[in-house]
Amino acid sequence: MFEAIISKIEQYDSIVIFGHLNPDGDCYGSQIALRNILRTRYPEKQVYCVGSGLKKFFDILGKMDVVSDEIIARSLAIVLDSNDINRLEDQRAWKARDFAKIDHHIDTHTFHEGPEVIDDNATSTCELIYRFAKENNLEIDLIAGSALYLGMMTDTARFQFANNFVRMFEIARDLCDLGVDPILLNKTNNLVPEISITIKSFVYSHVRKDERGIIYAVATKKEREELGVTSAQICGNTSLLSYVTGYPVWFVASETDNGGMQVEMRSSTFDIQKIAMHFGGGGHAFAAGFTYKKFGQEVINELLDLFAEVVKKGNE
Ligand SMILES: [Mn+2]
Repeated sequence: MFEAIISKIEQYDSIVIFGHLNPDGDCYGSQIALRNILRTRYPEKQVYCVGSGLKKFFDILGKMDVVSDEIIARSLAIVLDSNDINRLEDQRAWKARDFAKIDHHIDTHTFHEGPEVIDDNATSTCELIYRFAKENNLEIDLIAGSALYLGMMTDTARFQFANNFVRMFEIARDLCDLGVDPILLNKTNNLVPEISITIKSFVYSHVRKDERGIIYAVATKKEREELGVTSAQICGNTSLLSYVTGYPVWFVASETDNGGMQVEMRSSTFDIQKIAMHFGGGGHAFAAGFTYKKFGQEVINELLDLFAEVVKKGNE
C-alpha cells in the first residue's frame, strides 16, 4: 500500500512533515509519530515536523521543528491529515522539491503532486501511519506509539466512532503492549486553558434553534474580540451542542478576523460532509467544517436551508 511513499522517502536526505491549520491530536500525533519512526529507521536523514503542533503534549511527545526555506526547497514534503493543500498550516509546502501524502479524509482532489495513500475508512491518519510502519517493518518506539494512540483516540472522540472497531481496538491494544499510557495521554488531552470557561459560557448563552432540527451558535468578530478569543477557539466547542433530543445536526459559526466565516458542524445521523464541501471545506460524514469568504445572516440562512434539506431527506 505504501510502496511508492517509502521509495520516495528513500530518495531524500531531508524530509519535512506538514499538517493542517489548527492542528488537532491526529495531525500533531501523526506528524510526531512519523518523525520518530523515520528517525529511528534512517538516522542519517534529517526529518522535521512543521506547524504549531499541540503545545500541551510537547513535554511528553516532543516539540515541532523550525525549518528554513532552504531546507524545504531540497526536501520531500510529506503532507498528513489534510485533503486540501490550501488548509496546510505552513504554506511553504509548495516550495518543497517533492511530495507525498497520507490522509483519511475524503479526497477533494486538490492535491496530487506525488504518491499518496488515502483511506477514508481509517479512523485517523495515525492509524495509517501505524499501518505504514507495520507494512515496512519499521520500529514504533514509545513516543511514536503514544503519538499514534493520541491521534486515534482524539479523531474517534475517544473510540466512539470507527468503521472497523475490531481493527481500531487491535491497534490500540498493540500500542498499549508497547507501553503506551492511555491515562497520561487522556489526562494531558483533557487539560484546557482557563479561557475555555468563557468560550463555553458564550456558546451556551448564544444557542439558537431552527425547528427543522438544527441547533447552533454564532459569534461575530466583535463578540469574539470582547472576549479575547479566536474563531478556532469558538468553533472548537461545537460538541457542547451535541445530541440534544430533536436536533440531529448542530454547528458553531464564527466570523473570522477578515470578515469571513468559520464553521464546525456535526451530526449524529446524517451525512453533512457535502454541506461543508459546498462551501469549500471538507471532513467526514458526521464531522466536517469549512472557512468561507462571507459572513452574515444571509449565508447563515443558506447554511440552515442546506442542513434542513439533509435532515428532511434523511428522515424520508
Ligand atoms: Mn485526522
